[in-house]
Amino acid sequence: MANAIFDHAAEILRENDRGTYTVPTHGLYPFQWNWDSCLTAIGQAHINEDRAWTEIDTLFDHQWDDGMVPHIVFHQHDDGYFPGPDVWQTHRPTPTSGITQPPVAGFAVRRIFDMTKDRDMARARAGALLPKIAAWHDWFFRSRDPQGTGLVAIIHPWESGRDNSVDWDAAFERVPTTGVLPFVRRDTQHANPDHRPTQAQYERYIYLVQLFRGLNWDNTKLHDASPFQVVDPGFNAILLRSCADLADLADTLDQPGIAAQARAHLARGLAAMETLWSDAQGQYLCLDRTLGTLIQSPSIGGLLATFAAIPQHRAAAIGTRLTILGEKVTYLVPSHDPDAAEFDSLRYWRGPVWLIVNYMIADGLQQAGQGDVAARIVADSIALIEKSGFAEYYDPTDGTPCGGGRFTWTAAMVIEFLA
Ligand code: 9YW
Repeated sequence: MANAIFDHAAEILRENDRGTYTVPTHGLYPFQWNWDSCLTAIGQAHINEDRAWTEIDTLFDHQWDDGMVPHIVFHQHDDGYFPGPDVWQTHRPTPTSGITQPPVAGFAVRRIFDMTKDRDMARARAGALLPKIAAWHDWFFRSRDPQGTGLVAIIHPWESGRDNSVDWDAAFERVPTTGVLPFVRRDTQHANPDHRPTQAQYERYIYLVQLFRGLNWDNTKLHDASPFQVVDPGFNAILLRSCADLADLADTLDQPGIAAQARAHLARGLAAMETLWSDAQGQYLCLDRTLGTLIQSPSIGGLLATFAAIPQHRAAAIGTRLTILGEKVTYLVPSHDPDAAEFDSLRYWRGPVWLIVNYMIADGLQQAGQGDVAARIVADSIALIEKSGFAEYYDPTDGTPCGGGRFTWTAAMVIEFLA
């Protein structure tokens, strides 16, 4: 059984491979997405090391001069996706979006470095990527933490990778929709509209794109100009884990300047994570930076914090919280607490299970000595594949497959689970 699943996953990676980058799925997402590519490369590394490195190289070929790595690279024309390059208007040689996504590249590169059997290739490819990843991290702390709090804010829900999470609802209410130009969504033509964000949310997504576009995508202005500034513990944990992995890799590859800078970011960030902890919820919460208050929304973002080296007692508390959640659903980890009024088992990031998040949470728990909960998460992930195939996401109560099918990063995570 495991062999058949592995082979099927490898087939999906091949099918969505466009030579130097991989699309998340045919039709719905016809371009290169940032964190999809980094996590996909981990799966590819089990099959073809050179191809795995190329996936990440291609992404970083489109890094902006200020250090940002965009969330989408529009390699080829395709009007099956909205918003396309004509909406973003970033004026890049190859069009890109103008915002970023969870910075998992540092983690991915370290993981692929450790796996690569051709050690000369590993050193050469990782060595070339290190300064680029370091520049991206520096960009984050400069542009998305201008007050030097140690944690970075997202300025658009799409940056989080968890587009329509309940976490953003209250802050998003303050984003107006005045002046939003008429548009036609394409996502609802590929996937069930009941599994996707609402029209009202899309109008706000586009309001922010138009606002930033009006500021010429100048990252010295965007953070302060954005009516939406949220500090997400999951996003920051990914950044901090990447800082830690980058530092270790920089030591190995004898790049002490990069190692020291990454460790400085890491130390300040880990200390600041404590300000996001909620005893009442038993997990980390998002901070609404505009108001200066924690957002009382028990989502997966606060559980993903285990991906960084948070204190042992915090990781243990998250383990407990996951065990309780595991009694409420058939498949861990629901992207929102099933007891919350906003929970929606089918709608994207408001309830469904995503295998990439399962992978990162399980990895973090394993590192923190919470092996039992990690094992349950991995077992549930494989059970979902056996029941419902390689979907974009799944209903945590009964495993219904949702969103796009034959999904690349789902397949990549399965390869990593089984290898
Ligand atoms: C969109 C590609 C992307 C992911 C995001 C996910 C979704 C795209 O798909 O966003 O147009 O809404 O939320 O995390 O990178 O798989």
